[in-house]
Amino acid sequence: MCTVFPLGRTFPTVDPRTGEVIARVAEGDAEDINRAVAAARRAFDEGPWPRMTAYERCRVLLRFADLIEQHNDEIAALESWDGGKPLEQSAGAEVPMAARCMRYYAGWADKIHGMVVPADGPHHVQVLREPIGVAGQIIPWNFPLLMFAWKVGPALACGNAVVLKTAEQTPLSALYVASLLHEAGLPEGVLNVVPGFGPTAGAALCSHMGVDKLAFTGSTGTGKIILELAARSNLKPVTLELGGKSPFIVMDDADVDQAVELAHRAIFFNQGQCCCAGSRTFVHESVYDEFVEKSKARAQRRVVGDPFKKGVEQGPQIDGQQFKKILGYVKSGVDSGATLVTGGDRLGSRGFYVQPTVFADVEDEMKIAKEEIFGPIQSILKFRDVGEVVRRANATQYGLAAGVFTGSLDTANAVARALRVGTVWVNCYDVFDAAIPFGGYKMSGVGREKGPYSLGNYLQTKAVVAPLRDPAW
Ligand code: TXE
Repeated sequence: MCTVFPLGRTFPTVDPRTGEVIARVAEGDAEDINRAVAAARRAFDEGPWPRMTAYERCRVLLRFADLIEQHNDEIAALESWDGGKPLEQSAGAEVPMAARCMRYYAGWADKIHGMVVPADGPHHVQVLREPIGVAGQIIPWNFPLLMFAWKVGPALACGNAVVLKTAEQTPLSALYVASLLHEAGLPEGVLNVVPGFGPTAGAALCSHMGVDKLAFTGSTGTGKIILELAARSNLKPVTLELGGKSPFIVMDDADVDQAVELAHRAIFFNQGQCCCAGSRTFVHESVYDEFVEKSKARAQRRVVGDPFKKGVEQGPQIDGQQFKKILGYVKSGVDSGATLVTGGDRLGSRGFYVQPTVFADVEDEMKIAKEEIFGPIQSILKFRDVGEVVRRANATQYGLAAGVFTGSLDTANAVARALRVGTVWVNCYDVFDAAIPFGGYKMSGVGREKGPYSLGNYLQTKAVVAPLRDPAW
């Protein structure tokens, strides 16, 4: 079965619509991490999971994907209740994408294999791909279920055991689906979910000598701490998916109406709480004024409200801390001389709702153009030529994603190659598929997730060399 730790102390998880407590959840600490890692070690070192046929593992993961689909509505409701995202998005996108991701990696389980190498000399050389062991995984609160799938899918497909720490804001969906993995037939101890806080449970997981690999999604600052903890303990390899300040570039030959709509979605999707949010909207000077006017109108039309109501596009921010951080950035934008075109305040007096906000006349050196706001705040910058916008788009510590909007294939191809980012969306944005690699250049991360690229994170490579004797006949 999947072990859900621990017993004893609890912490509240809060409804971001109201600030009220939904439930109290078991709070894991270092001692619980020790117990979870011990269970995972036993499952990996002695249990059936890494030893069963790859096809059997594939079937468990396929059953899990089916169960996610069968429970789509309950999981979506938990995700929206705990995280504040519109139910239509949880039910129509996040949960189905998690099921799709599990199916994708189920398909890989029996297609992972080594090779025979034609080395010099009389040797038979095999290269084996083996599971890495116990994977420690730490996920954030902006897409709790999808991040669970991106992490757990490839780790289990490769035959590893997992200890996963959920974000303190959103423990519910992972706990729910862990029970579905149990129902799907995952052997005891293979998946261990520990709800808890970063500096206690999270840090203990990163420092643990019994953990063979770490995967993390979250802020760049915490990513640095995690890398350090891994280095100071047993040098476990680490993959990191961190923050961003992604440019969305609108060329002079773009269809302005389409570009406005896409740029709007690129920044406002998921309440602006996306690592790859298009948070710097660069617009060519020839269409700038029209673009700003239309972006203002679109932001004012955005439907903000209770995520459980039909037609709502934007729910509350995740918690009071993020809410304050976002409003602090709004003040910083105004103070530094950007033009507040619309929004800029909280919405209502209850919960963590923020007005869809648009800034124009944003300059590169302003804080709102440099730092990750993680909220519904669009910053529109003006540019004059392609070389200039590429230089400015790249002039950031981040390199996660970018959007290019143009009618010219030549421009799209040239700009896509020049941008130092892990994903370039051309005339589209936020297109995710389990088969497409995702990850960052520079301080947006280390390594890639999704597609076959994730598998390498969870495998060891072993060379087996034996003499090749002359045949006796
Ligand atoms: O992130 P943290 P927070 C960005 C975004 C946001 C900011 C802060 O800009 O405003 O980060 O959010 C665990 N050892 N992103 O504070 O701290 C923590 O418990 C081990 C971008 O929520 O990075 C949670 O499970 N683990 C991002 C996870 O790290 C630790 C998504 C993320 O929390 C830890 C979320 C420690 N010392 C925020 N400290 C993205 N890339 O999508 C914390 N954690």
